[in-house]
Amino acid sequence: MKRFLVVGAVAVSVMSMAIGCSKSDEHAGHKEMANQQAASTSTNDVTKDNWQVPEFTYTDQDGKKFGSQDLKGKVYLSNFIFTSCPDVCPPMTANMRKIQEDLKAEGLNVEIVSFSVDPETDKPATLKAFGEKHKSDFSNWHFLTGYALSDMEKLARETFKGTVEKQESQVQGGKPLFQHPVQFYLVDGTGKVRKFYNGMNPDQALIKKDVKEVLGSK
Ligand SMILES: [Cu+2]
Repeated sequence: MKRFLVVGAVAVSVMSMAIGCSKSDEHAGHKEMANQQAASTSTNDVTKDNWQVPEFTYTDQDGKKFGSQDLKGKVYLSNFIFTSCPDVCPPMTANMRKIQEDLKAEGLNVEIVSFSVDPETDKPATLKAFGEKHKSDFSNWHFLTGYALSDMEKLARETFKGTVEKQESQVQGGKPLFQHPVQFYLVDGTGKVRKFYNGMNPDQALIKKDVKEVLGSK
């Protein structure tokens, strides 16, 4: 269930390999993924490429409305998850949790936004339980649902140049599997994506450095 997606961005050619959360092959665990590879510069900086997060209003893990208005002027890290993901999302969420702790310890004011790619299964209570399991601090971490799958497909494709897609196979218990990006995206106060990182193996020091830079420049 591995797929390669080659995207030509304006300035750089970013090859991003999104993977499906799937246990179906010979390897039971999550699969290694190459996060990104810029053709000439090997940078994860997409500041010049205008990856703009559109205006949105969705629903958070408490069933409250949450959207781009709440993020105006704020720097945030974003990713895609689904709670029945058998392999990638649990470790990726644990990594995000470590980053949340680290940034908090440094007094850096950063929000975290996790978009569910399975809005049908992931109701607010489901997301809340998932966050609790991973010891997410909900004071600045927002797990979102309350939209159609097609909205996430579009958001992934148009803003983050990645793929969200329902797979043919299912996880145990009959829930659907989804392919989704495994990056952490750093978004600035204007809703523009500045950098991205491999969510399975994020460079915490680099993220901290970049966050300070983006917070400083707004
Ligand atoms: Cu996943």
